[in-house]
Amino acid sequence: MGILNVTPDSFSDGGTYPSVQTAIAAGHAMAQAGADIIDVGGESTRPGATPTPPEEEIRRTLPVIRALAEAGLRVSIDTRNAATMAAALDAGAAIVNDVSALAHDPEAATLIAARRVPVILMHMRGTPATMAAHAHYTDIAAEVAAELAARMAAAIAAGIAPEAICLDPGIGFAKRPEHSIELLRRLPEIAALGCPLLVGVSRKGFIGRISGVATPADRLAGSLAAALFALWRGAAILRVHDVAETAQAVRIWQALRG
Ligand code: HH2
Repeated sequence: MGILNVTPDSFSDGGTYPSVQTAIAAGHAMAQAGADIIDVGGESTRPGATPTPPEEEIRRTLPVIRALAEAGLRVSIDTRNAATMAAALDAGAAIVNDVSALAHDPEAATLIAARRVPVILMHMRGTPATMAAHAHYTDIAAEVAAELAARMAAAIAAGIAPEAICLDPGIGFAKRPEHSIELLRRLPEIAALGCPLLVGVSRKGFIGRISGVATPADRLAGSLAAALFALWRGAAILRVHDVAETAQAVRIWQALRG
């Protein structure tokens, strides 16, 4: 999954695309480089970010989603808002990626059930603005698994098919670096919930903390190491900024694994 943030303020690639055309071109380049899914987002969820209204999110993302979907690419919409989900699905998006695991917007679960599309439920506590204060765990893997199981149950109760659900441990969301590391080690405990796992480690803060590399865009080597570790621990989908480099690393890893 290639990350395409059409935001002014994302932690790594905010403001990268000065126009709709450059964002569309970047989506095509990611697909050519090996991305099976292009994840389009119009709101930064970096720690401390302030919310973006759905109308603005729709304005930023819709032309990009429509163009990529019309060209035959598989697009996911990275949003917490049901209005944005509905507009994106109408424009051709095929997957919903919700960092709040459908907890933010009470309309979201019924919308996804009605549209019968796959959904990614990511673990977080609080909101991007408040999550740092919620990073307290006594047994991170058990607590994240239990909280994701509750979100899964809520989704299924709203009519979403179990086989339409993908789970995500939410690396860096309400997690300190040591939490992210332990959660990646114990990914099989999240996989035991029975859904495919998506993992997003690309350029994240724990890589900067360990490596001492302050600039997110300079964290490619650490991101590749973490991505391959996540695959080894059971990730099915990697959400990444650097698609060509990750695809090459994954191909070699798969060949060696046999
Ligand atoms: N991470 C980010 C955003 N969305 N979605 C899922 N499912 N998993 C993740 O780990 C995840 C996500 C944060 O990264 P990014 O999109 O690069 O930055 P920002 O939120 O600042 O736009």
